[in-house]
Amino acid sequence: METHFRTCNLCEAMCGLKITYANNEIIKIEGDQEDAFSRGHICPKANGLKDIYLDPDRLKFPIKKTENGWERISWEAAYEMVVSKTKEIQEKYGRDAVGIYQGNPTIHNLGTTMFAPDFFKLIKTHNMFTATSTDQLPHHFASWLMYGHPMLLPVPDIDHTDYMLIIGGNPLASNGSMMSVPDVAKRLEAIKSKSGKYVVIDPRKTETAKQASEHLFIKPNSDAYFLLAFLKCILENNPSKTFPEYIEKIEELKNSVLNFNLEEIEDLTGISMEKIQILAKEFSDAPSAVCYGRVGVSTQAFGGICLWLINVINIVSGNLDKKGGAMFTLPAIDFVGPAKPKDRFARWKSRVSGYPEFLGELPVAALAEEMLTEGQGQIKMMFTNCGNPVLSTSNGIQLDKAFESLEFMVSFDIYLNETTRHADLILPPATGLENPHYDLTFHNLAVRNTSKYSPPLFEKTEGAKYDWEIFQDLRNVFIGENQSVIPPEFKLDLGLKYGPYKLSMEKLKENPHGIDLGDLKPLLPERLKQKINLCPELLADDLKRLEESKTEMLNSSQNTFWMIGRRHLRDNNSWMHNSAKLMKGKNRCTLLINPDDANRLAIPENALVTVKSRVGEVQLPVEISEDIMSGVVSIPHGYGHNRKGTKMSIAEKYPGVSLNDLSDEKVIDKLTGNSAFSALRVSVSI
Ligand SMILES: Nc1nc2c(c(=O)[nH]1)N[C@H]1C(S)=C(S)[C@@H](COP(=O)(O)OP(=O)(O)OC[C@H]3O[C@@H](n4cnc5c(=O)[nH]c(N)nc54)[C@H](O)[C@@H]3O)O[C@H]1N2
Ligand SMILES: Nc1nc2c(c(=O)[nH]1)N[C@H]1C(S)=C(S)[C@@H](COP(=O)(O)OP(=O)(O)OC[C@H]3O[C@@H](n4cnc5c(=O)[nH]c(N)nc54)[C@H](O)[C@@H]3O)O[C@H]1N2
Ligand code: SF4
Ligand SMILES: [Mo]
Repeated sequence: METHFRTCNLCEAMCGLKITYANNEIIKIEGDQEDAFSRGHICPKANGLKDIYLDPDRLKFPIKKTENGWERISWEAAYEMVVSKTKEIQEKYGRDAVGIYQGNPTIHNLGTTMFAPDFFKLIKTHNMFTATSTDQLPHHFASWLMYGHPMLLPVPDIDHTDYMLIIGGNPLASNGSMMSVPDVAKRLEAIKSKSGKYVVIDPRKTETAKQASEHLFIKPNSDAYFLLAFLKCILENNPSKTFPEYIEKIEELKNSVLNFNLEEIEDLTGISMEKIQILAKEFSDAPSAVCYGRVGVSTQAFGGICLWLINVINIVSGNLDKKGGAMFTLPAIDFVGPAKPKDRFARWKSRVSGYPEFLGELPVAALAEEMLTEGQGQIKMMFTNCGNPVLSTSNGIQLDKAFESLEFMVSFDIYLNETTRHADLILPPATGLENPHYDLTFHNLAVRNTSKYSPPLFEKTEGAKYDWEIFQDLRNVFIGENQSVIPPEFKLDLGLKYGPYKLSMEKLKENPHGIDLGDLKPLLPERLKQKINLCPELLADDLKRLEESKTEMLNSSQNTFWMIGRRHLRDNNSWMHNSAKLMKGKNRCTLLINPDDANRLAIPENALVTVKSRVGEVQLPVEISEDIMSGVVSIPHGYGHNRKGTKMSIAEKYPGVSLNDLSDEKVIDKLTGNSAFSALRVSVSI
């Protein structure tokens, strides 16, 4: 028997795994107690790596759609077809006629993160979309405006904080996000046991909320009002606080925030001003404190404002760049580096709705209409890479139609699923245990500075290709050259050697449990790209829209509900439902509803109900629970495996329904373009 150490790349927590195996067979996957970062923690999904490796449904060679079904073709023929179709369509209709969508595992796969951009940038399209605009785009937006770089994202110093306010995140199910933190339950518990406190603000009493010192229900989509009120209290608690010279625009901030009328705060949010004052006092008085917001606050109609205010709260309470507060990382391979602040917003707009570009991409809410609306610049061909937008982005049914209308579609994916079934060609890379790994992205967002390289455990199947080979091969075919293909380790070594700790591949290979680079340390002002702007105009101007939306928030119809999502520890967005181990247990795809609402509508437990929105309807069983706020219902996203023509034999046995057949592509944060899933209104009937 042999032992292999690696980092799990399935979510952001970067857990160290200890895999015991003999020949090609995995005997055990457990937490690596000696891992420099994760201290032995793992979650049930780690075992899913074995299922993915062995999954007979997983694709290993290129397949092409023909009249007689899918047929295997050679890599060379696949490359030739990709390149000739791209060129043909761009020559005929212009370069924007080819669109690209990249999903979440793009950044969890080293080879794709490193080499996919080299190919995609040759396509020179303005129609670039990613899962970022269903997720964390407002985080980057606020950081870009306030600190001068979209990747300067402060992380909670969870291991040293005395007070943590969690708003719109459920790390006990998600294992943390924009905060890589294995073992989060123990770390949160440790805050309480040193007489600190952690408070959760969420429309659902989540797994995290149940362990918290305190949980408060909040009406979905109202967090911007709550955060404004909270910030007002913090400013009033410390009226004459002074700030270092690298922090600017405090007076402008005070003018904007203190003049915002919050008389109706309790009706707007469900939380009283008195309660907010108490929380803000605790936060101000704590030796160290941090406010952390995640998907629940970034995917709403004022996601941009929410993320701005969260940063401001940490700054004006004196907790930015402070032990136990919100701190910047210094990763061994530094994304931020010497880059200068630059224009990254609204350099072009989407053709149909005029949504602004940010960081080189357009809001994915515009994807379907860009395919379906005729005219110059219409998308006629799509690439999807590591993404399942049919289940993961708003109005999946419209997206099904849009993909079907294309002249050609290519997917880089390991499954024939709800999205890739529309492709003409699927190119599957080796994945998981077959790949080397280094977390280029999540070391930037980790609660501790560490560095670790994982070699591949198993050989890829004979004739299969790595993602880094596929993208470099395609680049060569596209430009008609024959440059030799380099492995990711080569670039990694350079990145490490030029990085702040002067590491190398050699050093990482000598340390299979990773290298500990220490606690997060104060890095300001050197790490900043500009003086901290407490009151960026784009965000302050958006307060007018927030003011105007009060009427709608206060007058929403009694007959409709707010719809929110939820995550379960054993799910991973839409794509790990083909693991038998992870699908065991009771049906997770249910509609959560409060007992008062269920009684009012005479809905009994387990009843099949119909949920409708402007764009669609679904039917699913009900789960009645005090854990969900009255007036709010919840469905987990990532289900809906009942579409025809997929090849995911286990997922198909647990189809559920897709939350995103209800999500409305018109419901977005109008400032940043991010999808506003939590601003969705639905009706429920039996
Ligand atoms: N209503 C609602 N919708 C949401 C969310 C929500 O909270 N509510 N959350 C949003 C968020 S945060 C995100 S990040 C998005 C995710 O959106 P997506 O990234 O589009 O969706 P995933 O389900 O993660 O799909 C991942 C795809 O990558 C493929 N894949 C897995 N591993 C590999 C690999 O190694 N190589 C390749 N080439 N492909 C691979 C899978 O087969 C799958 O097709 O969903 C969003 N959608
Ligand atoms: N097990 C598992 N882990 C995952 C994933 C997964 O699908 N499954 N996905 C991964 C991905 S891609 C991401 S981005 C992260 C996300 O990580 P998290 O953000 O921690 O994930 P969620 O569980 O969606 O937490 C969002 C919380 O916001 C709440 N919420 C919804 N609407 C509102 C609102 O209007 N206001 C407030 N205050 N709260 C609201 C929800 O009830 C929920 O508890 O998780 C990652 N990890
Ligand atoms: S918490 Fe995330 S990184 Fe850790 S084992 Fe689970 S899926 Fe893997
Ligand atoms: Mo995400």
